[in-house]
Amino acid sequence: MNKQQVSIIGVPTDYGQTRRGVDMGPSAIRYAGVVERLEAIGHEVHDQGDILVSQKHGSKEVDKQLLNLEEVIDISTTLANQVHEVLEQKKFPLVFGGDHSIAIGTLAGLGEHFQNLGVIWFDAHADLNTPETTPSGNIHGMPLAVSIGLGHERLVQIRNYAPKVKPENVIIIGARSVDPGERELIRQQGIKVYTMHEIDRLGMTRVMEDAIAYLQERKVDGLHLSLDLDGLDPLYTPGVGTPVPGGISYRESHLAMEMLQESGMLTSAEFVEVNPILDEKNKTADVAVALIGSLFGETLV
Ligand code: 5AB
Ligand code: MN
Ligand code: MN
Ligand code: MN
Repeated sequence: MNKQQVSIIGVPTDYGQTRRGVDMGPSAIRYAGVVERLEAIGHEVHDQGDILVSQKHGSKEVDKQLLNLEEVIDISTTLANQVHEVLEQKKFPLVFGGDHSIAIGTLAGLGEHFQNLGVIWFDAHADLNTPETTPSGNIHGMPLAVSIGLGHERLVQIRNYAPKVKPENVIIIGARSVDPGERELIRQQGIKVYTMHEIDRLGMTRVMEDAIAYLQERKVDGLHLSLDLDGLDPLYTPGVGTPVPGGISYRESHLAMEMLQESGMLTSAEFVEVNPILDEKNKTADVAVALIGSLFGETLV
């Protein structure tokens, strides 16, 4: 097992959606023992703590298609700078949300370091809405669109470049709730998607083998995992704001993490949408930490 220097960044924000409590995600994941788990594998862990997020809600002008836009821009910019810095130090950025809007910042911090970054988006949703197509105005439904260069200009241009990732280098795994506008974008932009249908039909082994082979053929020089805990079935991860039944199982998700570890391609990761208020005894954070164990090379014997 290759020992790594892992830098943890917590992003305690709930500004990307309207269910309070997801800002406690980083605490819940730490409480579930993530640092100890990584150290037990032999990694060197630097917990940088949480970035500062003001908890002042409802003070700014309201754009119904882009709720809490100013707050999301601020947080994304701070996070992007910090992720950028971690890569400069040749460490592995491991980011904890907060809601999935934080991926805007994470990817903005990654993109400049790679010529041809790959992204695996593990999620029940496609997160490809734009201010024109969003049914909710919640920015956590938009981060993948923003990262391929579509959406509000100030989000798209964080750290002054776009796109952060090429659409053809993105693979969505676990999708089962996709809005009409998102479908259109998937087709138009050539984004690769393994829905629950493909996972049922091919099995997770084939799905991950195909996904990894596809990214290797595309010669990606870095790989980011953006893992939304709602990608799993809510049986295993009930503590999420937008649960969708019929999801990825506990074992399938572990297998996916183990295969990513074996690929040796991973250069960063984020775990998002853990909401301890909606959870059952920190079950969802426990699953997040168990998945992190597999992703970082934990073995059973
Ligand atoms: B999540 C929905 N597509 O845009 C929207 O949890 C849900 O980060 C978005 O994947 C879910 O509001 C965002 C209906
Ligand atoms: Mn809050
Ligand atoms: Mn989701
Ligand atoms: Mn998501």
